[in-house]
Amino acid sequence: NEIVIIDGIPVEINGEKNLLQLIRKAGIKLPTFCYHSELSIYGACRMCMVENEWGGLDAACSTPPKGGMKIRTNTQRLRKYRKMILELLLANHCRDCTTCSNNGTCKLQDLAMKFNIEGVRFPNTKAEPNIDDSSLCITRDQNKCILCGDCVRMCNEVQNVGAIDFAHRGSKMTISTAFDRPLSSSPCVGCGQCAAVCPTGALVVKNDKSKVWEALDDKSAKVSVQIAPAVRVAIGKEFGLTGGDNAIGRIVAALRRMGFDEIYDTSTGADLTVLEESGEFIKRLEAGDTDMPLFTSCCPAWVNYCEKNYPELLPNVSTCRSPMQMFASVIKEHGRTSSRRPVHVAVMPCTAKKFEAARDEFKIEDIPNVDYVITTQELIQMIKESGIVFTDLEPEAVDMPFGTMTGAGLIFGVTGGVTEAVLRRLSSDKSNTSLMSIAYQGARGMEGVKETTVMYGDRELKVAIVSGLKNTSDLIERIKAGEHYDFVEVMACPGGCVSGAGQPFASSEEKATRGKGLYSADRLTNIKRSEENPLMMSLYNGILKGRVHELLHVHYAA
Ligand code: HC1
Ligand code: SF4
Repeated sequence: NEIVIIDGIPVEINGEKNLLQLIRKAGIKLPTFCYHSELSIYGACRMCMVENEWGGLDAACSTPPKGGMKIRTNTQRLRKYRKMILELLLANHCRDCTTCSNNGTCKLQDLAMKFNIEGVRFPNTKAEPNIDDSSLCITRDQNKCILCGDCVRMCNEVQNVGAIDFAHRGSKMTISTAFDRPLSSSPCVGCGQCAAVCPTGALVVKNDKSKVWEALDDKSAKVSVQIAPAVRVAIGKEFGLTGGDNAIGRIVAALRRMGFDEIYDTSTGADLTVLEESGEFIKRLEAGDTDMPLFTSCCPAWVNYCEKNYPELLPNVSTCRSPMQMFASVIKEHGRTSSRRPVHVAVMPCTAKKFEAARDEFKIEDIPNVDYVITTQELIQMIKESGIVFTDLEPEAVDMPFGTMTGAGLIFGVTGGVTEAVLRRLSSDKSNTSLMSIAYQGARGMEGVKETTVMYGDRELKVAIVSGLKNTSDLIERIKAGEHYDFVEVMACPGGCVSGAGQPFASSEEKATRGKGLYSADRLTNIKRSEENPLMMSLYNGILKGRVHELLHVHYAA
């Protein structure tokens, strides 16, 4: 293979698309703001400049490696250049680091520290915050934006939403919604993926922790909580545990110490969804319903995207509430028997769940079934705030009476999981061999588009599984052009909930590891089919009796 000499050391080219990948392979962490392996190359921040053998400067992210190249990554000139870029960025930046919600995770802060920036020689043009907190999901501070464009490319290329873009030119350049409207009046669907790639505090997840602390301190409130599948495989790494390992036991122990009265697992709600959704699917299929394919409805950013872009497809979206909302209906009903005011909190990997929880469809007498949604990131902060040493906790179990769940519910947190859970339910062969072969039917894997065919009786059903909204809209266009599908699973975040924007920052490999973590958690459960969850029977004969439609379903109207 061809070789590039990097800082005097030969490095073999092995399919790397740009010098930056090669340099990183050589173990050198070249700084970047605008390079993101999942997005297109923008080449604007200039932090990754390297010096070629003729003394010229090249941006490593946009230079393809060629055999015989000799480059240096760390010369006096490059160090000066990078410091200058950092100073210019800092001069254009609201620098309230100690009170910024990205304090400790900000790339600008990190690089300013690494490059030992001790002062900025230029006047600060954006010293004050400039906040748009109109969205229920994310908060924007224009004065913390460094114009790397990661959010724009995410929102446009990966999500096909186009809520934000570059506006104006030169020193007046900003990233803005159309006509600078608040984010809440833009096409934004709240997926939060822009915040997930933002290197600074310009786009951050909305913070609802203080409301939860307040409820926990309120003696008249009985506070219950549910934990989504994907949270357990993303939290541990923040506390030095292995990424992808199932930390549900420690999460439960931490929540109990914080004062939550009842702790449940959203996977139980997912079992309800499996039963309702497979029932609805078969009913529509057998009735020859024209509103087919059936689209899943558990992802609130997808529902929002459908409402804003394809309202004509709303009849195809399952009437099933998401697992979070189904479970919240049950938990709130149960809570009404208490003498204390029931308050329900959901810990989610997702920013759009904050929006879902606030929808009028899920309120009773103006009180939401889920009072507050906090993300994995917020839970991590709460654990740190309360001084709990996460790694010292002994794992504990969730509470009864709603404490039984199945592997089918657990795998909802990764793309393809909902489909696999539904297939487990629909399969007439309940043997272990059948269960294992369903795993090989094409629903697993982090690819953004997967297709499979499955037999139901003597019918061959066509199933599509998409994650990422660009993939979703491409599939919808194909369906509109006449391609036939019976069932479509949609998750707005690429890879499903494990990649939710409420999770700590992760590379694609780490997201895949989280997905694998959910499959191994599934392997460890002794009940793997939702219909075998013993709790289901008692719910249908109890709280849900005569109220299935009222408590578990919803009609999203155009
Ligand atoms: Fe998800 Fe779901 S899987 S949507 O990704 O259907 O957020 O984890 O809780 O509701 O169960 C999210 C995850 C989550 C719901 C379930
Ligand atoms: Fe675009 Fe999603 Fe960010 Fe909204 S939350 S601006 S849809 S990337």
